Amino acid sequence: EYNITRPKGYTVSYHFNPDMEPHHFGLTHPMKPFRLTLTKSLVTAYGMNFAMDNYNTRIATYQELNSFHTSDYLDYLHMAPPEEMPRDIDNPDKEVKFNLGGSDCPLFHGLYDYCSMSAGSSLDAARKICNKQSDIAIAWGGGLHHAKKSEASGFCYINDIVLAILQLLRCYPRVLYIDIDVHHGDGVEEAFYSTDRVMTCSFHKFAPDVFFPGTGGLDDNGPKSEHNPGAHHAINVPLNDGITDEQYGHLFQSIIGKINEKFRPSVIALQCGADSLAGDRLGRFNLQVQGHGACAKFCKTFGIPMIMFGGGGYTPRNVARAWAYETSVAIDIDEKINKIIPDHTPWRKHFVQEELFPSLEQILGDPRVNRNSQKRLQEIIQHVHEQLRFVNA
Ligand code: ZLM
Ligand code: CA
Ligand code: ZN
Repeated sequence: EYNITRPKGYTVSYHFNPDMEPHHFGLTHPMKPFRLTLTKSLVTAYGMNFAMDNYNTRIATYQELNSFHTSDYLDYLHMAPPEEMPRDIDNPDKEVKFNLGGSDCPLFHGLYDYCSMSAGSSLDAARKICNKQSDIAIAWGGGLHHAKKSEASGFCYINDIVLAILQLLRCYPRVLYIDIDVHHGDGVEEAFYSTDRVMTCSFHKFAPDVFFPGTGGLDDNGPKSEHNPGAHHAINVPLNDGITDEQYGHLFQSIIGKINEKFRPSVIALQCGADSLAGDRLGRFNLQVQGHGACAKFCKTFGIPMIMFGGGGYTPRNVARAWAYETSVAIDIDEKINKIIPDHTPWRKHFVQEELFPSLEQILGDPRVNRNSQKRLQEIIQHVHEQLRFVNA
């Protein structure tokens, strides 16, 4: 028995489009749009919807997508026949050029609608922040950070984050983009590489073994020319397998804390990719829901407006857990929720067979070996602090 009330002094909005769920990348493709519905169910099961403004979001228009993406790319995305249909013999090289089709970015039925819905959610979230009608706007259907202006990449076709940040730049002087997906946020970094109004900071798995997309080394800090305003405005935090909550939390607070001090962002765009959680099908880290959520909690302490996007996350039940927990952080009931969850497993008593209802430990699997030395993490912090010496907002 508990009451969920609206947070005092600020507004949280939740932007969701139920029509994203029926879209399919293919049965065995790791990206599962139903994780968004799973998240929403968990959020409403805990009554969190009563503490927020809930919006069923609209579809982004062609013109809106065109504010970042090129017309030739959008036109092809719009008309490309699904995989199972005969290929268009008049456009044999377009799919190669735009990286459409194939296993990472398949052409599935309703693809253009799915992309416009994801972008629509993120744009709605950005507009609510611009209008001051929301202080924390949540768009779990967005966060597709790899898409380029004329190219699909890594399960991403339309870069809803870039579109949302372009919207924020109309009303705020400086935007801080933070990316805790296990992959490098290359598309967003590239889009704002030459401006000092957006600082991007991605934490991701990087080398020594190959890991997608392969960019985002410690020395990638923006254009090398000091005459380019974007110099020193790209921050990258390359990590190795098995990083823990404790290490990640320390890195995050010392890096983001320093960025906040030097860059003085007016608004934060936080990509909350859940593939950085332990037990993710594609990820390599050992973060727990609490450690992942601690990043959102820390950002919230700056007291500036924030958009929270989704992103990766390939073990749907863990994605739903993380994003529901992060929703509870946004509305300030995370401590309450933590007390409720342990008591909310009544079915466990009734089912003796563990295989039917695995324990959390079984779900998460064995932790990965931690290959991040304290020494290396200290070097990373040192390097970032040196970069930030050049930044004065
Ligand atoms: N092969 N099926 C993260 C985007 C990661 C590129 C190596 C494809 C997969 C993966 C697709 C069913 C975000 C690469 C991989 C096999 C070339 C990636 C389809 C399994 C499957 O079983 C699969 C037939 C598929 C794709 C694994 N792809 C794992 N990793 C990466 C892209 C996106 O989380 O950051 C944001 C949403 N692609 O490594 C290959 C080089 C394609
Ligand atoms: Ca990242
Ligand atoms: Zn990812």
